[in-house]
Amino acid sequence: MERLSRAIVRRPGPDFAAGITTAELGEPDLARMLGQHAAYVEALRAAGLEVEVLDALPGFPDAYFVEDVAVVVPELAVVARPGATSRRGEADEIVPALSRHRPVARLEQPATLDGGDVLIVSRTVFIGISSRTNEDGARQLARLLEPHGYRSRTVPVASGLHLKSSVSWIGGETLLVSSRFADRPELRPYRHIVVEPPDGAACDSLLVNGTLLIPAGFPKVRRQLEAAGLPAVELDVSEARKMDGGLSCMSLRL
Ligand code: CIR
Repeated sequence: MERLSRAIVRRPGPDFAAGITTAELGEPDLARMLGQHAAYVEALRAAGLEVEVLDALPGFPDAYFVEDVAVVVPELAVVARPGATSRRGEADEIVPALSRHRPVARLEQPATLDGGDVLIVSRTVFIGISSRTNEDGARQLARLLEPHGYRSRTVPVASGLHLKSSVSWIGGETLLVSSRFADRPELRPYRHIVVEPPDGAACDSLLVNGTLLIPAGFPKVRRQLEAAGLPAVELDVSEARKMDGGLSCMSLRL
């Protein structure tokens, strides 16, 4: 994969706790959220990225999960059509930031797709079919990426919010995979590091220019990674996790 040079993030707003969530991890705290978000931005900078921090988007409490509103490859950015109606308006708001760096294409009705369902491994694009992403979304995205040499495959997401809630690419031919996805035939060609319950949330990890970021609180997974020769840096994302989010969802990497 090409070296990444830039990330786009959005500051969480004072209404962030009004976002959609199914997690039962307690009451989210704004001050802690903002502190963790700032540390996240610093970690991206430490990994060599220039980070553009967009302002919070009033009325869109989930908008800091910017990964869901676009899919970015070196050749273009595809603005998504989020599956949750409360999030749909976030898509227009990301266009100015993306169009400074990429030609922009857009998914159209009846497509729905959240970027959290799109896992890119080299030139292969896995698209999770989930409660947020439908077959039209997968088809339209595949059609836009295909001329640039990407082949797409769909993967059913029977548990968890998004595909990348359960599967991350962590370098080379290796995936960090929740045991619930370990048998998926689409993912079989890759080496798996399998995460067993109750550590599934650790699968939402993020590789940035050789730095592997993992959520704090999963010492067993950290040891598994170390044993596989993949040392990881932990980041506390407890407040995003309370909102069903994690490390990859809070940035678009370019
Ligand atoms: C949502 O339900 O849409 C947000 N509360 C969480 C989105 C997390 N995004 C991601 O995993 N890519």
